[in-house]
Amino acid sequence: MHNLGHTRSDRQLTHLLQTPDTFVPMPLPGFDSVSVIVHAAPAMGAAFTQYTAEFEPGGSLGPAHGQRFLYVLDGTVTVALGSKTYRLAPGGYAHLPPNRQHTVKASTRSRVAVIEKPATPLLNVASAPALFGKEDDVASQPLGGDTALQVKQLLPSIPGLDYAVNTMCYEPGAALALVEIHVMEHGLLMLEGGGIYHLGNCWYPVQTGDFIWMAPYCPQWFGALGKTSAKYLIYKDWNRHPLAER
Ligand code: UGY
Ligand code: MN
Repeated sequence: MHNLGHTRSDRQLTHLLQTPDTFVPMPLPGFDSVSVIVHAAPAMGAAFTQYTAEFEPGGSLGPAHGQRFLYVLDGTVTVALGSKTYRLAPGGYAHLPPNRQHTVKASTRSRVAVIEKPATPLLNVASAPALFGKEDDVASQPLGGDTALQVKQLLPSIPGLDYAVNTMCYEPGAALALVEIHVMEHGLLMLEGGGIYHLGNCWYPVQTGDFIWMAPYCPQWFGALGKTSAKYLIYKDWNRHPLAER
């Protein structure tokens, strides 16, 4: 069924809303039995890349460009790193440092959110080691004291890491307390529910499966609508001086 040329997707200078009806998968060199939907990339102004990797059973990722973050959406993947193998089920995640050889392989049909970013190292600060976790094991914090809006910080805020990935869970009717405008950029994947996203001068209905890129300084606000919670996975560059060389 086509929609007579209609889509909720929209691309502006300061943001992108990419809805699943506009996703076009592509192969990447070195990736085996995995198709990739690229969401954010330098080609549209982002300083990072975010894609959804759709694995056939037995499929594996190719090499990363820079450090790599994985968050399992569906299925199961194993990450082999040195002599160890880690199994990641839905909600499982990993940070893999730059130039750290690894393999990521799916045992079943799986979907994984992948973020890759060239690292901005700090002089005399060791870069973070590989990190593995499960979202369920992370304690949530109310944002600005609002218990209806819970944030889970998946990665530690340490000098050796130059990015953050969080989940944010809004009870129905919960909303950001302010229109944020900040230097950090965002990659956002809607994991559950939906609501209204205010980006720049535009207002968008958004729902599970949508991707949003927000450029630095893009005005942003979200309010959750519906009878179930809304939840998203959100990336931002983090903990680096704005004049730090990338
Ligand atoms: O971390 C953030 O900047 C987050 N509060 N932004 C957002 O949800 N759009
Ligand atoms: Mn923000």
